[in-house]
Amino acid sequence: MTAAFSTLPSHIARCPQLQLSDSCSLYPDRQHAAALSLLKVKNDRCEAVISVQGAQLLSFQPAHGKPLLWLSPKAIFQPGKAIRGGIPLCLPWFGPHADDPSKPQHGFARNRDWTLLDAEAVDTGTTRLVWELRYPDPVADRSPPADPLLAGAFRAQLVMVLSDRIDLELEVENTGNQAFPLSWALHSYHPAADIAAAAVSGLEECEWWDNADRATPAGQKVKQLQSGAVAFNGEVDRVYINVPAAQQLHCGGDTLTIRGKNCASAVIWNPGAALATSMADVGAEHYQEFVCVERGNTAENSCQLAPGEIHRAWLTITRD
Ligand code: TA6
Repeated sequence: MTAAFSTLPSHIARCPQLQLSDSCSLYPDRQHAAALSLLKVKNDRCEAVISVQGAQLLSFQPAHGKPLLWLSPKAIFQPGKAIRGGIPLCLPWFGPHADDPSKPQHGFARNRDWTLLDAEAVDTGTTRLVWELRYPDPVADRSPPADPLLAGAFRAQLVMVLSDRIDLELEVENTGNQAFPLSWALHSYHPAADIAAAAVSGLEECEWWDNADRATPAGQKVKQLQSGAVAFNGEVDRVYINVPAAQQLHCGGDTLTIRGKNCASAVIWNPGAALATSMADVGAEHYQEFVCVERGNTAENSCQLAPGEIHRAWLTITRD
């Protein structure tokens, strides 16, 4: 992280709802390869924690309710490594890179430090934060390798409005002189009291394919039609395209609504016991605690972003 975050820039420090912290202090029970810079937000309607790496919301708790996000008890805080939980942003590609498997899964936006451009106490119960990531980065990408991460240039902006709900606005602008393919997802981890009792509605009749079926190569997967709500009994890793605006995660009497605009895809994920056992930052003991309901634009919903073009999308997460 940027040394810039050893203190907050003065225009941001003036926001009374923010406090600078770090991963070792806030999460002493997690694993740390290094202390990552974190921002704590506290207003009359919520408390939240955001990692500067990835501009990743790690936790969000309404003042009068249970958390909306899940952060793995085994999360690993390591520079350049995605943190397991909250809302990592997968960008500028979702999943494995289409042509080059050596490039990072889910792009690189979640692995890099973002710049906090602005922070504002909108009122006593609402905090607005504006984060920015530029690629290429003037420092990190000063000497680009022969095969850069992306043949193109962009500026991504993520606006967070935190009240008794989470409101996110993503903007990606092509700042270069060539078009590049853009796919992305807000890979939200939500708490589930018991995975076996969890269900996701709002995808009925939508087309999906099964990424848990690793025997069938990506290009050969046959699309299926969703019937009823999505249930979890084993690994679930499904990409849905052309989905309606809202999905609901139901679990043990609790309902979260995830509502997107210009987010035509949804990805529903839980690793199940076997895969979770092989994941150092989840483990067999924690996979039952969360469901990912991800929204974005991937596969057939991804796009080519032309020079100067801006892609915008919105996501709101509420408890009913
Ligand atoms: O969104 C589902 C998924 O793409 C799964 O295939 C699974 O691997 C998950 O994301 C987590 O990916 P990560 O790179 O964060 O380990």
